[in-house]
Amino acid sequence: MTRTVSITPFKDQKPGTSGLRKKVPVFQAPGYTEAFIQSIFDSLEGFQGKTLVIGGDGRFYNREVIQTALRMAAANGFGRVLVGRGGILSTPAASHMIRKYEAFGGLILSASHNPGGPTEDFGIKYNISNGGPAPETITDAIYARTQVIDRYRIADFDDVDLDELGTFEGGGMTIEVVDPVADYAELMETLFDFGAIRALVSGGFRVAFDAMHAVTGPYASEILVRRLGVDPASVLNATPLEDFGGHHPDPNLVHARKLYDLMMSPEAPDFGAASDGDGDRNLIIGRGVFVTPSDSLAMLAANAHLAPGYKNGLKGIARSMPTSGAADRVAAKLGVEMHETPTGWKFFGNLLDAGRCTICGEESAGTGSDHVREKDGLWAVLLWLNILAVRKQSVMEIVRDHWAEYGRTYYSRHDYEAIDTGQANQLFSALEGKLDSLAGHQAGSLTIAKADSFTYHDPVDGSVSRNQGIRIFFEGGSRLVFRLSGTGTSGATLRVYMERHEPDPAHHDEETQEALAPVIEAAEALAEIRKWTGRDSPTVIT
Ligand code: VG1
Ligand code: CO
Repeated sequence: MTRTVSITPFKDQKPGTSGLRKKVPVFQAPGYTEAFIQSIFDSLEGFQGKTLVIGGDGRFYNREVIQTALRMAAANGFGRVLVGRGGILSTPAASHMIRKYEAFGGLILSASHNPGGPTEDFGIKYNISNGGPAPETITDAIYARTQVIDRYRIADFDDVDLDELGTFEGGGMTIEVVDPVADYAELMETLFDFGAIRALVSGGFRVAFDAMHAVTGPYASEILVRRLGVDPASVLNATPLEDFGGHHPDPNLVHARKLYDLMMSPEAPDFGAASDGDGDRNLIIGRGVFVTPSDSLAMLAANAHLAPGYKNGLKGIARSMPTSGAADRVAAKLGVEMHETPTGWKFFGNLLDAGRCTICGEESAGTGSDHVREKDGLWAVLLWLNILAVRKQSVMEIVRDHWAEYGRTYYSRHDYEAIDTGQANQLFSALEGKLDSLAGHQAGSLTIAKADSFTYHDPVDGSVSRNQGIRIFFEGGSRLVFRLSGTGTSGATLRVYMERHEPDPAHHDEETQEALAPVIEAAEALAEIRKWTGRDSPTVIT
């Protein structure tokens, strides 16, 4: 039986950088989750009888929302839903599943790297038939719909047993509970030389992978341990937990500190990596060397041809605007297109679909390629391992060689989390107000060459996205970027991105924060962060 339930709109359902993210109690308010899911369905056309993929990162409330989504998909006329066993699908695996089974789209339930639990974060994101996050035209339509929605449709049937593989019927719709790992693992085998990686590992090369009690545990166990021979004891925190063990499943130098300390110690394995809540981010650390995500993108792009899936080279490279220019130098050398997009994976979809780029990346530990339409944590780990297996050098040697050839781009991001939204807006207005008059002026010891607010013109569909971050370019090539986060759930988060390119290998051994000191000083001089936020120092430095 299908019911139509009357509701009044919730005014705060605006999708951010990556779907709608709120605290769990917000999603638990009667009708809240249903209103958002119905608004998604109401914004789509032509899905009657088609397939929908549903999966999540396993966090608290995942199972409940999946049951609701199944009942609503049936009531709205989907013909079939593919759902990962246990309600689990990593974000890249969900993207692959949508593509492989030619689904109409997918619902990905995740708040990614944000903490989980009864009072922590939850999220819902819609992906389109190319496997990628819905573009802004669709997320804008969804938001508009949330403002006026007055009913949702739901079918009545018992909870589906998500822990048993098999095919069920519910509300006239077919529900298939599928293995969340198998298809993804098979895809990875088509891209990388598993034999070469296995030989590397059996030859004594040691790998440590931290799954952070998040979704990549089962993927790492199948791929790294079972198929590649990595010691199971080296896969840390491999069991997904609803609260990620009380930690932030964010693979950065703060939340993956233990792995970092291990990799810097005398007992360090050869290669350390971690992924985030939903498996789309990666952290790469060699023995004694942290590879910044911006550098990792550049190094993967420069070496991708060593892996079978990329042996014919790259069509182009894309990076988000705040990501460093290291990859641009690789694109220039390779003679391929380079694209600069706003933050968030949804902007890469058109470029990938149009064959304008093969590899994409973000400074926030996201790298991926045209094999799916999401960033992909384990993919980046496997590409690194494939490169290491072919080059037979250490991570440190590969990094050093890269810097010697292209120069080193010192890079850091300073986050000021959970600041007052009003103060954050004031800081931005003040900065925007003076953008046009900054050129030629000093900020600390640096001279400003150019300042603007980033606007993206999508070369494929011609759409324009404004106000995507403030950019300050300095004479000598350093750059500073200011943005407000679109994934946080409390107050505002100010992100300040700093970079400086250093061509001279004699200066490639500086400590990052020291190397960037003039840019950090300029950030305070320009934005008066202390004055506006009352904070003396960032919450997180990556
Ligand atoms: C952050 C990152 C961005 C990333 C987004 C989603 O967004 O900066 O690069 O695409 O998270 O990643 P924001 O708006 O908070 O800066 V994930 O792994 O949270 O899906
Ligand atoms: Co993520």
